[in-house]
Amino acid sequence: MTDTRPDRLTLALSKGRILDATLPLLAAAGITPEVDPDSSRKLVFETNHPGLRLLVIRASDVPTFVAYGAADIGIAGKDVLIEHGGADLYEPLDLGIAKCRLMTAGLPGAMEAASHRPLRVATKYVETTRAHFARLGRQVEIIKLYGSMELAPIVGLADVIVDLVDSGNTLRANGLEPFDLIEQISARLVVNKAAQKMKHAAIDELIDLFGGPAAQQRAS
Ligand code: PRT
Ligand code: MG
Repeated sequence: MTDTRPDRLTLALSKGRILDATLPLLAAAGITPEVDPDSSRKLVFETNHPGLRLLVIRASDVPTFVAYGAADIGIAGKDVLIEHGGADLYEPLDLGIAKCRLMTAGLPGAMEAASHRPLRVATKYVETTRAHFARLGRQVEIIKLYGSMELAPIVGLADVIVDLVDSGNTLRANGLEPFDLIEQISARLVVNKAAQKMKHAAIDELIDLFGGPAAQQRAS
């Protein structure tokens, strides 16, 4: 379903935080979806810009859609991109939105309590977590979860979690504390490598729309 016309772009967004933060950027660039993606069940949205349509998909699926060319460009969190690997995508722009930190966290003293055995880590970021602890030379047993990571230390499923932290309120509300920073996270624009060659004029125009001084300000 790839649209090979050089002036037609498909942009993949994820429902939730990234969509909420992206719609104002599109609006500021004069681009509005035909219907409100927040309240619609549609998955494909035409916009008032005849050259641009939007896909609204799951956050962790954005790199896949873009890597295979089902979308020419996408907006995804750096957390999702690191976990995906990202070598098959261009990442030309830090949008400076949906900022947070990827961290280890747990009950106070959890790291010390597990210092003589492999650390049990619950996370949805399995590859990122493996790489992080390999760099530290720390043996880990990784438990893959799909959500509510904060619960794992409380019920003894894991010693620590690797998860996103913004205000820290979710950790605090569950009696957990942040330990180590793994990565600063923000949403990035990613581009399919073939599309960058075949549709470069339209893509560069969109990068310019998103990447003005306001984006540099947000990203700094
Ligand atoms: O639905 P699916 O499981 O695919 O994805 P999702 O529900 O994680 O998507 P969504 O809409 O939450 O958006 C995820 C993207 O937003 C992430 O990939 C990040 O790039 C970005 N982002 C930015 C965040 C946060 N900030 C964030 N704080 N994603 C999640 N959180 C969660 C965090 O996991 C924790 O549960 O918010 C909680 C912590 O917030 P504080 O403020 O209490 O610290
Ligand atoms: Mg969700």
